[in-house]
Amino acid sequence: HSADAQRTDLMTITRFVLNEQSKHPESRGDFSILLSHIVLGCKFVCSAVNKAGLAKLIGLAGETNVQGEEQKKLDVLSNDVFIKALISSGRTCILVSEEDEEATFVEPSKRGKYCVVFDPLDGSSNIDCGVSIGTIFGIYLIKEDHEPTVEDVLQPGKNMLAAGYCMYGSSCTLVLSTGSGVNGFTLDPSLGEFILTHPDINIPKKGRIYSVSEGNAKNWDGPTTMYVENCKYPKDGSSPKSLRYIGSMVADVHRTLLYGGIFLYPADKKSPNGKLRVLYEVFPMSFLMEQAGGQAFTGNQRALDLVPKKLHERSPIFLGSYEDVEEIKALYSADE
Ligand code: AHM
Ligand code: MG
Repeated sequence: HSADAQRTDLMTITRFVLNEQSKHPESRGDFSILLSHIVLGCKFVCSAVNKAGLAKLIGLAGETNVQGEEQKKLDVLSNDVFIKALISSGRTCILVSEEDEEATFVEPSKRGKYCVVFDPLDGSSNIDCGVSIGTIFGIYLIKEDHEPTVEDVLQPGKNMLAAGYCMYGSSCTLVLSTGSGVNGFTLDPSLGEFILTHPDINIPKKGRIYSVSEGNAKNWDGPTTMYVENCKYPKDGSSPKSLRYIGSMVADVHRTLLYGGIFLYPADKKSPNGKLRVLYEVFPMSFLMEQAGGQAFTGNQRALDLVPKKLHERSPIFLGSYEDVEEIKALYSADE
């Protein structure tokens, strides 16, 4: 019955996005084309990550293979694949990657109206031990009345048109929001297609997990210290939260979206702006959290309101279940 229907009526990510687009009669399919190139990049990285141990792709930057060609590290290789796929889509004008100091401006003959900010392989320090890693991306739309400049991407996250991530774990899962909810798709390796497996993801209002690199605790500020203390020794008599920290943002955020709770990468004395990058880590994840009914806060404002001044700017971030983020907001405003 309904299980049969699911098996024979496959909602691929392409079909899903085309369906969404048909609600906008003015749409010319550009977004679906852009997305299909992002999906191609994700499939490539997924296959490379799965073969990494075998193919000795890992940790060999600078070494040469039998053909005498230089082997690239997985994060460099992933970046090259994404940059080329995005340019060849013909739908992009500016690309900002964690791997590249400068933004890439697409030549006029291949230009389109989208700007893509991305981290092609986040958490790459986890590759060598087989822990989940991921790709994170955000998409802005540029006004077509001027030459593209960096200002077009130095926009608050709330101006993003879409955001998502792909997690390379025990399965390959792509989570996407185009501004009307959040949906998750899992790669069926035998079909080579992402199939809708997690429709309309809503984060629980409150969770039982906190996720933070607690080894930095001695350098935290007052509100973060108090918040984490309260996770472990709740003052209201409720049970303590569990700690889960993978150290791979995509995996930590994915768990937070599905199970609820809070993920934090706060400021500390050594890194006054935290670690995570605004454009391609903080914004896309904050966008997804809000779209799933959660919140994202920087320690002094809604994360998506932040206006970045530099491409690789960092910001502290607290994101997750609505009520859990409310608590940390209250601690920071009491501290002002
Ligand atoms: P990267 O972009 O160099 O891979 O670093 C980003 C990663 C995130 O995936 C993760 O949330 C964070 O760094 C973990 O940092 P730490 O090792 O300080 O806990
Ligand atoms: Mg990163």
